[in-house]
Amino acid sequence: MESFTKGVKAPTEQYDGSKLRVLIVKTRWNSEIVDSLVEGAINSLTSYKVERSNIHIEDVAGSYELPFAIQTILCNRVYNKFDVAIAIGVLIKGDTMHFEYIAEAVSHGLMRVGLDTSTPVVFGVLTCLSETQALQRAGIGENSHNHGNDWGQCAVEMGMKRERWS
Ligand code: DLZ
Repeated sequence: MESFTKGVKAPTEQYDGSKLRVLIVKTRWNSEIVDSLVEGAINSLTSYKVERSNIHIEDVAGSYELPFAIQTILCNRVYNKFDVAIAIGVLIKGDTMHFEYIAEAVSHGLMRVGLDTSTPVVFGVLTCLSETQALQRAGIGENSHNHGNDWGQCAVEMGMKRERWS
């Protein structure tokens, strides 16, 4: 193969997300980058006709808090039922082992929340080796790509498929 397109191919179906209710939980750590990712996710969700009023956003301090927050909100009777959740955070490797411990705990935690609640949880946590990598993946600067767009698309697909498969 001479070349290939890196990344996710667009879904083959035309999804109408107008009935979907989406929970986004984002971190305040690395907030400038996180907010750009959230904006990318919202733009993508609304391009699939998800109503802005059906996108509920909460925030937590750091990525480590994401699994607990999402599980608690999804299981809370006060909140209306969500079809899908997106966890958005940015981990940037530093000089200590924090990055490794948090990245592993969060990825396992989010997977467990999705399986335990039968609600798809989109893994919108960047695990970057540098700030430059994080900026490039959040659509900030030249030759960048906002991964939030992909997460919004993934959320619509999984929310719709969950309904179909249940
Ligand atoms: C402590 C910490 C560190 C060092 N780095 C990050 C990071 O790059 N991104 C992030 O989202 N959170 C970080 N945190 C905070 C932890 O996720 C968590 O909020 C605290 O350890 C409190 O539980």
